[in-house]
Amino acid sequence: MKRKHLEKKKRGTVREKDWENLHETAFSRDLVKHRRALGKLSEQAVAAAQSALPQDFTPNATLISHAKKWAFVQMDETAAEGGGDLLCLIDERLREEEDSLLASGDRVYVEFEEGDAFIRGVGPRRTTLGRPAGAHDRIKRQILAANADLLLVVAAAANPPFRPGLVDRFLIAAEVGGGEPVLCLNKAELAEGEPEGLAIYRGLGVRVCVTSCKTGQGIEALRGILGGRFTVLSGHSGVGKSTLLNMLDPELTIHTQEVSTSLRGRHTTTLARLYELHGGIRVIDTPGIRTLGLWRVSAEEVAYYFPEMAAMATECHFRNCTHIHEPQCAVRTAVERGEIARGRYESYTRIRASLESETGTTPGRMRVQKG
Ligand SMILES: Nc1nc2c(ncn2[C@@H]2O[C@H](COP(=O)(O)OP(=O)(O)OP(=O)(O)O)[C@@H](O)[C@H]2O)c(=O)[nH]1
Ligand SMILES: [Mg+2]
Ligand SMILES: [Zn+2]
Repeated sequence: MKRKHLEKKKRGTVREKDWENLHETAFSRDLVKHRRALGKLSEQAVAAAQSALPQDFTPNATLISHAKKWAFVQMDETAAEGGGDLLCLIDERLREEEDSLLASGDRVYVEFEEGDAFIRGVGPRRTTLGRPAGAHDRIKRQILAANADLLLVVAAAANPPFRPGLVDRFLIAAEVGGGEPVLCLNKAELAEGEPEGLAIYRGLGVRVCVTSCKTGQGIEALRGILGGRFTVLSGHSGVGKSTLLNMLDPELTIHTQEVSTSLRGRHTTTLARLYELHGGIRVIDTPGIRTLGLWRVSAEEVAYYFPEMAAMATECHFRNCTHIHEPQCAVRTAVERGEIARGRYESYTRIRASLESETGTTPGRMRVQKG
């Protein structure tokens, strides 16, 4: 990609309508070049060259979306190549360690060389939405998104049915990775009244937003919550994450679709991507997930992440009470009395059991499928 092309591309906005087609052509051209360059380098040469990577850099761009070898970034307004989005190659000397090398929302350092743009550094992450990587991955933790201040957990009132288990896991993930969790219950018009779970989350101090993309309910409230903030949307597939973003900005045309039974497990959104909407709303749309494995949380620690239980646990007869089978357990007594929501307690026992049986990887982590 020569400078000429770069300048042309710079004029595009993040919201470029034909982005999907645009990156296909730009990418294939780049990939051929990249492969050629890689072929010439031995592993040793790569290792030697690694020390030549800039050690001291100030990030000058934000990562919009990426694949293995390439990434779309938004250059900072103040950067030399100021503003606009840009297709970059990821410098192959950058190696991933424990965590994913790159995630949407990352602050990156882009360098230009002979008209090509390269990502040569990744800034520290303020917050992360992460989970244990699959057993066969080289990395240990998969970062779904980086640097977001808000973690919008989207669930549906129906179709798919509201399952608080994932919400409970998100609350823990937010505690571990930073960022304020907010719960959005979408497709409100499909159910009569709210699921009783919502009151529990409000009681825990979690902000809750009830929306419908069919009736427009709650969309303005959601706009108010997201305005001026940087948010990552996550949740089960088909709950309406992408549809909500399309509702918030009529100029967006993110592909959405009903999850049909024959295609169970297919995601409509297949790649996390950052969008900038009117009203200072910055959001990362992510592919739906089936479950959220917990990173660096042991079975013994789970109760700590359920504040209503942690508060009671000091009253248990045994100091190391698991709140599952011990006599004189204050937590179970509180559940019997209705002082702790039974649903939350059940979630606690399920999460605990899954952590005890897990090998530290996300169970049944779905591979992103093409198409
Ligand atoms: N009835 C109803 N349907 C909705 C609502 N919001 C979204 N949908 C529909 O739900 C389906 C799935 O929406 P998407 O936006 O693709 O869901 P998603 O969460 O982005 O799914 P993935 O990208 O697979 O993670 C689409 O057919 C939408 O039209 C709503 O408020 N009410
Ligand atoms: Mg989607
Ligand atoms: Zn107990």
